[in-house]
Amino acid sequence: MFSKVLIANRGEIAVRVIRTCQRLGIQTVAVYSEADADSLHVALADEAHLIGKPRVAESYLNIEKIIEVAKAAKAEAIHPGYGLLSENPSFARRCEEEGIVFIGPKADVIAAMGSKIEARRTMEKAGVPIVPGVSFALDSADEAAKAAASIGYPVMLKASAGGGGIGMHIARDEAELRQAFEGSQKRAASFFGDGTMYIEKYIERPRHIEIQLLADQNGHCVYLWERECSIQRRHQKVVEEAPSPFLDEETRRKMGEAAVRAARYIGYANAGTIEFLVDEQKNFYFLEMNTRLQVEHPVTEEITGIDIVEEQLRIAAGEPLRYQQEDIRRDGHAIEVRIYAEDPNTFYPSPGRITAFSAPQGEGIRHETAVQGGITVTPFYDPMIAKLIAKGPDRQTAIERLLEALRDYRVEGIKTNIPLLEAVLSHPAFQAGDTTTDFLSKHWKPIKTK
Ligand code: MV4
Repeated sequence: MFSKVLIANRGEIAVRVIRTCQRLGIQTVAVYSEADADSLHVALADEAHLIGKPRVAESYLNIEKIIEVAKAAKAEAIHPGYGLLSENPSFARRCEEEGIVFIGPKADVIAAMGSKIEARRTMEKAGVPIVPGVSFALDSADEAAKAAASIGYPVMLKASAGGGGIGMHIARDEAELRQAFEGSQKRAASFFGDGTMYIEKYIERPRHIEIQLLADQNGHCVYLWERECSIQRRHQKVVEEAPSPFLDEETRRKMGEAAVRAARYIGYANAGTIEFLVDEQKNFYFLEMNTRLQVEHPVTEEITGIDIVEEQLRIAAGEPLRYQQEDIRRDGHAIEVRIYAEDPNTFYPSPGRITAFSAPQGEGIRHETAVQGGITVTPFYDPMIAKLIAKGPDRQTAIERLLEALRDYRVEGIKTNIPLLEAVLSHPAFQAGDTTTDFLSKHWKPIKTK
């Protein structure tokens, strides 16, 4: 195992990674921007290094600066957390070149999954179901129209360099497709520096269900069941849970086995996630692979009892996985909500100074945050200030515990989405497990807050 690890991140996830390192007796090195000098991750780490200005481009995304600090501090490995540099193949490659272990898969594996067309082709070869569609670049509206005619409308136009919803467009007929094509291509080109487009059959009212994987460097891979993440707004997840209220045991097993095939086929080593779209008939289709630790990993930890960060560290250090598939248990139900510093009606970020903050406690409650009273939420970073997770023996108990914790949650000085979270959890459709990707647009009516 490593004796010293640098955490190339901030906020709750930096704190989360530091805590597991501490438990395993690993020394920790934090990096921070000028805006984060008083942050919890800086206080908790064994050492902390200032790497630049508040804007991420001048600090947390500065690859050479972070490598320089890792070398000076003699860190053997870098944990990238999520977001920031976690799926940046150039960063993984620079670590490899400098003899620093990047706690994630190989750079070429990250790059392969970053191209959505290449990912589709790879998954097809691996025997993983993909959405009906094309797995090659469409160079013109004519080509797109020809492909759509064979797939059948409605179709979804997507950017190969996209993901997370950017550059997507639904077309219900040929006129709509032709109208959207060039604009989408130009937007993708300016946003990603790559205007490569492809199309898929549009799946109506899908669910987003993802499989958590652990794969070691010897090609041994297990799945840690699924997470249901359908409740999203503008491709930001809001509520996540495990298990999914929608899946039956057979579909669950088939999805898990397909995800394991995917990871083995690409020589994956790390924790990872295969995202699937699941339609109303429970057909599932590969959507994307996330080659990092995810925000919502705690719900899986809660039902399996496995510390996913610990497993990432062990895998990166070359240890074999300590589990066979039969060893992976599933116990109870866990739900996570993301607490954002934002206005619940306009969804605009609400930065400012937090004047009072107290975390709820109670049976089955887990709270992940870097916030302490007196800190300022700045506009430089993601507005997610905390994650609240409730576990119970069953879904109803988890919902009740989470609602109670949300009622006790106290944040003053800024606005948060807590009223929205309370409304979702107490909604009959949520309680019935009717969690599709259009949940919020269907059920959320902005409410009056002061
Ligand atoms: C789709 C789809 C329907 N059909 N693809 C959104 C994010 C990006 N990763 C893929 N997304 C979608 N792709 C086909 N062929 C619907 C979505 C989608 C969605 C997916 C998961 C969770 C929330 C969503 C919200 C809107 C659209």
